[in-house]
Amino acid sequence: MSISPLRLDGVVDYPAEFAAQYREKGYWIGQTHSALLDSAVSAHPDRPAVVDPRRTLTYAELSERVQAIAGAFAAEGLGRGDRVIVHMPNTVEYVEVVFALFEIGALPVFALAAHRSAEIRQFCTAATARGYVTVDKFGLTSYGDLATEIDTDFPDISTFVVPIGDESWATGPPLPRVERSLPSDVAFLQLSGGTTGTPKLIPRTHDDYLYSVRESARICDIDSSSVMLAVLPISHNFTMSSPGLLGMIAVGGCVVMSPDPSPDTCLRLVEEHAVTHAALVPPVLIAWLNSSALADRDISSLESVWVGGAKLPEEAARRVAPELGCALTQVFGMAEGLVNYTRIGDDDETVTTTQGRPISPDDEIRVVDDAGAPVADGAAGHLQTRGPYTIRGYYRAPEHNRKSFTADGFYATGDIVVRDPRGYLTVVGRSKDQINRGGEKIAPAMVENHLLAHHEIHDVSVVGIPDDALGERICAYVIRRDPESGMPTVSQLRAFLRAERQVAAYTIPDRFEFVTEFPTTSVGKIDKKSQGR
Ligand code: OOB
Repeated sequence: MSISPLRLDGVVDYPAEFAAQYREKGYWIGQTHSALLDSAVSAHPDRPAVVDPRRTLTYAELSERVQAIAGAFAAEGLGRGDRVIVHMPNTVEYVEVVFALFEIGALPVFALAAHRSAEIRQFCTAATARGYVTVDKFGLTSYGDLATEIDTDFPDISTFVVPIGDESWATGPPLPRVERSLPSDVAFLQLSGGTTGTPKLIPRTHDDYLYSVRESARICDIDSSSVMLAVLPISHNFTMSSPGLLGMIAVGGCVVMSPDPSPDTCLRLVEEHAVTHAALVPPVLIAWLNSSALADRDISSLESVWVGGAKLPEEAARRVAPELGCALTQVFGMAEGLVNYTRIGDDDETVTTTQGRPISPDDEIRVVDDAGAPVADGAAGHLQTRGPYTIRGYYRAPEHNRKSFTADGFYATGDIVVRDPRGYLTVVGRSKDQINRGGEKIAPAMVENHLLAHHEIHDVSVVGIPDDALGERICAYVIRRDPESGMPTVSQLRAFLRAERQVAAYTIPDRFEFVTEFPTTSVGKIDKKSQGR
């Protein structure tokens, strides 16, 4: 029996004429994520697919687990179109769960393991989730308590606490194989880095996402002998798809999950598993370059590192080949779509100083001035883009979409770039109100809202301040309700955010400055630019 396309309120579809064109040109080939895994299973059943410190699964074993877990989800009533928050660290179980959700036609919502109650509750609401999947415990972090909280406060959500390294939680009969999603359906909701007080969710279809995945795999020249170390959070778009976990599955390669990004752990895993590729943010790359572990480890298997998420300083880029003995690919991407890569064979200057060029010949790029008029190549301007794997709108966010998308459907990225005559882009700044803390994106408005909930705070302004190691750090300028009182203190504010507001640690300001007023611009708005210096 065939199924009809999934109708989800609040999704902005690609216009029919564009969709037709993307199919005609062979970009959208009509494949779902489940079909992607199936083809790897048929082609490479006995090759290792995913490895963590506890378990190794071949493609055939992964597929078997996916079916059993899909059965467990279906038995709880989850199915086609249901949104399910996936809140899991880098583990084999993550891959099993995500593909089991694809199998039943449910939509994973990709939370980061670092998120806490505040963020998870927001996603539950924004996505009207029907499920929440997390792990019992990972390292020093216990996740299970949050599941209890969600159970109590969201009666419509079924919660699952996966015991890491133990398969007994889902051992029922496999689900019969029938089609439960179509390639044109929204496959999942990814998180936006965000610029607003509420999170924005990004609906990506199987067709559009897998086009970017296959092309990323081709551009990065990976194959079934490739081994990727997943260093950054696996659910981030970069580790997931550029070319990432999904790119590795597309070619039958292997993903080794790193439990943490420290050079000691990572370089040991590179040696142990003969890792060929790793996706890194600049601060992690720099930590590897500066690590004493480098001298003790044989990392000669490394073919290249993919570096992106934040601007890579040229000095660090130039150290990669001589000090790691591998190639560098710069990756400038965004969960909303567009991904740029430097290419294998590009000259050193291009690889070390630009952030690459788009994946697709049909990625339309506009670089415009403040008034929206195109600027010449070589001049800085706002990057806007439209194409076969860039969304046309955020999920259920019509008002925000009017600001983030032009009338003709280009996404206004909020990045300031320079394009050269060959089409390579260099990121030179940002116009969006967002902090990029070593690749982790923080919406100042979100942090401000949490701090404003403190009864001793009169007003607050959160900005990014330059930092050598991370590119930027978070600084909160705080006006106390009673400036004479000396309250609240910095440690009280940190404790308030962590324990009472329960926000992710990476969003807690690195610095607090107590002031009695904010600098203002000529029109009376807070002058965040002058605060950020
Ligand atoms: C990746 O995705 P997001 O959604 O976390 O963040 C996107 C933003 C971009 O708009 C840009 O502001 C910044 O992150 N960014 C870079 C960059 N890569 C991303 N800024 C300068 N240089 C770079 N190489 O960060 C992402 C998604 C897929 C692949 C790679 C990164």
